[in-house]
Amino acid sequence: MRYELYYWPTIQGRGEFIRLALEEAGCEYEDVARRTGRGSGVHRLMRMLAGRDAGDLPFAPPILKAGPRVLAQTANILYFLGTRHGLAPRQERLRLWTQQLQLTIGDFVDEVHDTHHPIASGLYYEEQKPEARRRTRNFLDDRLPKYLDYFERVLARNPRGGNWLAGARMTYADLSMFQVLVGLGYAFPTTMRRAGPRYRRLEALRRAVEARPRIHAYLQSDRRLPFSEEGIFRHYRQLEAGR
Ligand SMILES: N[C@@H](CCC(=O)N[C@@H](CS)C(=O)NCC(=O)O)C(=O)O
Repeated sequence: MRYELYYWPTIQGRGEFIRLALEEAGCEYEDVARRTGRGSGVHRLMRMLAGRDAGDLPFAPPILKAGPRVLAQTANILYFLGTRHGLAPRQERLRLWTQQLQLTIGDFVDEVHDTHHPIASGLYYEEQKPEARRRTRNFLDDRLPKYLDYFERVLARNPRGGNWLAGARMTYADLSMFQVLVGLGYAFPTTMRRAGPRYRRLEALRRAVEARPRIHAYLQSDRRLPFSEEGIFRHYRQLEAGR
């Protein structure tokens, strides 16, 4: 099956969680908006879906088209791909646990997004700078360590050991955790450098994912977009200033 991914063409954003899974699984896929130009692929799909009667109308990208099927919500798409392509445990209990972790990663990502957009996604960062500073301070002092401590503990408690969050093999949640760690290193370099020694297991996960041959090749390729101040993980010096 040749998948179609519909996501904004110039940013990693939430689409990157899907790209990483497609790449690791060695799937054939087309990153439609990147081929067709600025966002037009996404708009075209949304228009097409809005005009038909099927009950699968998505609210927002990333959107995955798998034959006649149209899926949205990052965690949902990953569950689908993971189950189909060996990136999710076979045992139901572990599969649900993996999805629970993915949903928590999604909450974490939302909070990262809100550091630069605390008031409204529809406003520019420049229109909410004082609130962004306040929000970021709270995020870095309180929420970031709470999430990282949690995932470090999950790794320590995985009875199957190794570098992975759930079970004995790598899952899509590990790929997403990798993306979050790399993104945080870009957005908040000082904080993450200082926090490093406290999160040895997370660092081992990051390295283990990075070393996967397909992920390694993807990261070197021009399919991997750079981080920027348009995506979820943004580096604004003023937000980390004074730390
Ligand atoms: N919970 C959804 C969030 C989707 C989302 O916020 N998509 C963004 C791009 S990353 C978007 O384009 N949103 C448009 C909107 O919310 O109006 C997911 O994880 O997929």
